[in-house]
Amino acid sequence: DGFRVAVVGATGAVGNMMVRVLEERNFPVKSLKLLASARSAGKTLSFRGEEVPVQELTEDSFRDVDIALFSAGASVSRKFAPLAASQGCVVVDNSSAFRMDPDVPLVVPEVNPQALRNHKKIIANPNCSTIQMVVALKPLQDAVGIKRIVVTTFQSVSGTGKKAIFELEQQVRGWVEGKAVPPSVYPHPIAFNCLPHIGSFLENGFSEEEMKMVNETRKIFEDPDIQVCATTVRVPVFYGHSESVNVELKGLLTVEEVRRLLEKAPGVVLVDNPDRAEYPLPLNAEGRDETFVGRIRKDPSVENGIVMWIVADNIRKGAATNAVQIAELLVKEGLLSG
Ligand code: 2RA
Repeated sequence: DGFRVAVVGATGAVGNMMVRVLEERNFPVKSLKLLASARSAGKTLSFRGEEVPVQELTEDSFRDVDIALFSAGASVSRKFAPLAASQGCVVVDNSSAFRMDPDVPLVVPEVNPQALRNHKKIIANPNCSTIQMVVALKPLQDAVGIKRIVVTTFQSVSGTGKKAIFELEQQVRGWVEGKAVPPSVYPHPIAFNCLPHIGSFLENGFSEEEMKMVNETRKIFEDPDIQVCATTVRVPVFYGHSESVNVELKGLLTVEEVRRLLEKAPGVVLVDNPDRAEYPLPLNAEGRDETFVGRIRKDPSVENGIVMWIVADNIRKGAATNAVQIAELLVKEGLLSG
């Protein structure tokens, strides 16, 4: 039989991928409801060989839904997720709306599955750049504990959405044709550029995206003492976020010990043969659900320092697949009533 599933924001880059991943992973779907704004209503998405119509999201959309995956922005989640929960629907929300709410578990199944247990019907999917980092750092946190993380990200434009993917393409074409294409999604051209600006800037000089990595990491590891400093950068890549992560451990782990731990870590693939030019690449991570780690080396500038390069598909493991994996865990743990 299965579950009555809804995807909110079904026509967006992540929502679209949620539908694909539900099918790919054969999630037990009894019925699928696709919800989006009035503008998108009427479109169709294919699911298991059928064309499913996109319906307009309304306050009554969740009466016949057991679990809803949201990826339509924080304002839509703030308005409709509590409504869905009040109608008995469990919500896995990919937006930032509830991630830091103490009553809302913030979950990466390979990292903190236990956090799901006391959910109150709304569960938050972490930010894509946080997910791939905690998947890679989880074995080190468990082995010796983490004191401090310094991370710089190289985030693809798909993280912004479909319009940004189109903008990069148009600007590259414009460059080839010698025609300037003015920026509209970003404040500056993204083609052949790097923008150290993701989200708004806060009083402390960091961006919203940078503070998400600080706050979400502490919540997921349930460790408020971890020191995190992030610089998040938008780069002219279509899919896949890359991160240079420098971690100061509470105890000694040799590079070999780190490699052994990562080889065994759930959801991690080690790609670490620099002499053969083998290290994680966004082009290789695109379409995959694993988190790829390489360039592992000791940081001699600090005690117990390890540096690594982490890459993952931000639309899949960074959003859609992680959300479906949370849904699978809810089913497995009997935390979802059909
Ligand atoms: C981004 N992490 O990459 C944010 C939201 N997906 O833009």
